[in-house]
Amino acid sequence: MPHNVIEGNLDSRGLKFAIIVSRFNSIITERLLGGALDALRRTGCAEGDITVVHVPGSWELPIVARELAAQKAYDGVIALSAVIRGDTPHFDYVAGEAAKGLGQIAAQTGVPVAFGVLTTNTVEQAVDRAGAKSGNKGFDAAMTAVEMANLMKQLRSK
Ligand code: INI
Repeated sequence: MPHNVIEGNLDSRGLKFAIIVSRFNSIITERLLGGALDALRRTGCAEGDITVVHVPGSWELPIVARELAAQKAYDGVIALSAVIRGDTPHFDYVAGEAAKGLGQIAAQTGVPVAFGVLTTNTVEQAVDRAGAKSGNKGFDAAMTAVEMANLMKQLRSK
């Protein structure tokens, strides 16, 4: 007897997504948002099923992600920001809390939260990951959200 395989597909028709995007480093995050919207549109998501929420910075992502996930109105949440290392330990606190908070919210609420948070040492590395040499991590995060939303739906329908 063949084994059972469960995996999420990349069809976002009929699914609802919230994208949270930070204004900090907006030159980067606007590109991440463009990538995420491109992924959702190209996988079939209707414009009216996409909600974009702007926050000041990465630090504010978890509280907003928790609120959106608790509303149970979205099949997935996509968090987009860029934390770029400076000369102080500030980077570690902001990036660490964003990562920990977003992970906990997904695990606690059961709503997939895609981690589209760039953590880089330089602006150039961030640019590379926001539509230049290394693709667009906003696009990748949205594709992950689509796959996870479909996977969770399948698991719940069993
Ligand atoms: N927020 C970011 O999204 N990226 C950063 O690189 C960053 N740095 O370096 O400070 C940053 N700080 C702001 C922070 O997210 C909060 O908005 C702020 O501390 C107010 O709570």
